[in-house]
Amino acid sequence: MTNPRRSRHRIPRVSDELTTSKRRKVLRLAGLGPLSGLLAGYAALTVAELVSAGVRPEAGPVIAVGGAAIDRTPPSVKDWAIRHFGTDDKLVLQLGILAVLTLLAIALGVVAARHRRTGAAGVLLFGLVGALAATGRPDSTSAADALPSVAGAVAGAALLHWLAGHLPQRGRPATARGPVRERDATDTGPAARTDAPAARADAPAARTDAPAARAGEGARPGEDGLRAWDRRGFVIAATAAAAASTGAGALGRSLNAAHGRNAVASRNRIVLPAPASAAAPIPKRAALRVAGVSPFITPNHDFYRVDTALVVPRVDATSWSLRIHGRGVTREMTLSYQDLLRMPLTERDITLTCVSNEVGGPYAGNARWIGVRLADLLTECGVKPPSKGGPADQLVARSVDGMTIGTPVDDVMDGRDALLALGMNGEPLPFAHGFPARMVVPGLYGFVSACKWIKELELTTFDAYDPYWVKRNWARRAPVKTESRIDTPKPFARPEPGPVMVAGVAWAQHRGIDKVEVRVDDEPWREADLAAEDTRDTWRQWSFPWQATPGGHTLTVRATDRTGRTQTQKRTRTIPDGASGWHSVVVTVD
Ligand SMILES: Nc1nc2c(c(=O)[nH]1)N[C@H]1C(S)=C(S)[C@@H](COP(=O)(O)O)O[C@H]1N2
Ligand SMILES: [Mo]
Repeated sequence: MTNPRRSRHRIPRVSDELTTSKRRKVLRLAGLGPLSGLLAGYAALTVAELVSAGVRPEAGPVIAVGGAAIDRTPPSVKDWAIRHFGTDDKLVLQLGILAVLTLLAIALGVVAARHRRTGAAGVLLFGLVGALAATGRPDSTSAADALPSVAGAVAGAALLHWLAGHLPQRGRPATARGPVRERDATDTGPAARTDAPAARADAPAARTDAPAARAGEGARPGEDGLRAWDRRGFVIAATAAAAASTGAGALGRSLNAAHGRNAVASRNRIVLPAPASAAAPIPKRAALRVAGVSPFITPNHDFYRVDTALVVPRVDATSWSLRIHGRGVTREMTLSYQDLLRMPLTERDITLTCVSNEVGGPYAGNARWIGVRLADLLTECGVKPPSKGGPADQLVARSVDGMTIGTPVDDVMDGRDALLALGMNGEPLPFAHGFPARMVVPGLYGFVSACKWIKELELTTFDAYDPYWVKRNWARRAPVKTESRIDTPKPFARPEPGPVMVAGVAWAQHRGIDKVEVRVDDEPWREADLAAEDTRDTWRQWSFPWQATPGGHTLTVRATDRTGRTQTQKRTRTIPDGASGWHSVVVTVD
């Protein structure tokens, strides 16, 4: 049997034995380029993980690139992601990054099968991207943050270069060209290209069939004079590379976990002292006995979480400190966790809400916080609020993960219970909620008040500095809007006709809720029963007994705060200073 393509390209070693079974082998070999790419990518990520354990876990390329992506995400996309994935948005982002990396690795593997230097250079290029992302993070303090990406890329590039140099199908037949040097730059003519598949086609066939091919004995030189492996050789090399990568990754993960364990241990050792100023007991009638309504106190594990951190910072309280400085600070302070524990602690119930919460959304929670009153701390530092002639009107909190959050100094010092919180619902702050210390300011959305993992407080002005969210077009000042939510029945529920309890929560932190009204379809508004108020800084449960009649109904709720203002019907988006509008639920009674 003759192959016309062969003769056309005058390949000397015309394969007259290219049978169907050999063609199948050729097909099987075609996957080796992409596989090499995947192995190189895997090696790069696992080596990066290992090296990040010696630097800091956040310096790893996926976390660094993911963090950079979050910071550059337009608010509309961020809102969309929060709406669709909720707190899983970060998982989705990381999976997205891994998917893109997988495709890139495959592509680089395909390239490397032809031009191994180009493929390897591609891996290095992506390492550079990771290194730039890592050193460009706001929490990056040293150029060492580039190391995980650089080391990973070098390992990945080397592996790809090595594997590609031994790919069984790429060695031109030794008899045709002999051992040749790398031809990345020159071997690109159309003729060279078109003859390649044919040349390749016979090569593996010859090799895998030859008894001598076993144990490397008969492998023929590939490009660079490298000995090309047979399939088995490749499988062995690939398995070894994958195993080594897995080992590096596992070691890296366990070392990173060990770092975290110090933080966990430091948290476990903490015993929060009794507060000097305890919260008043929660009135019994603050919590309604209605199934489906949000519990008055949100358990920590159910408390919403909104932040930009891809890895929850695990701060070791024993080495942590908080620095207070800036305009109008006459006594700068650097406080350790122990220093804070020795101060008089204040315990308060405060409802926290996120500006990204849609009308009816889940990003609100109520907890019992314990901590140091911020006003006391600032006063000790010599700070005066602007209303008393102080030069700083903005308090900028900085976190260990580089977040910046700006709060009006007047709000913090106007007598409200603005806390530097250390504890939440009877335990030290959970890591996800800001251990060792965070701010909580009644009446302000979290993005302008509730910095977690705080490490620095700087007094400055709104004119002089725009914190993180303000740079992204969110408002400078954002008091919480009066809102109410129907928790039960759920949207599209199908209750039976007769008595149905409609219930939910309403909040207007630091003003207090005075009235909640419910409207069924277009009927007049009717007052709901309000549960007892804990404090004006907490949300308030409400309920409304409804005689449900068959058919479809729309239930709508609105609240009135203690300033006498009724929640506006006007729907606004969350950006720049919080969503407004009435929450409605559609149900079908049958
Ligand atoms: N370090 C840091 N603190 C942060 C944020 C953040 O992204 N990073 N997000 C803020 C926002 S937008 C809100 S609503 C609250 C949420 O606090 P939680 O996650 O404990 O509910 O934290 C605030 N503090
Ligand atoms: Mo938020």
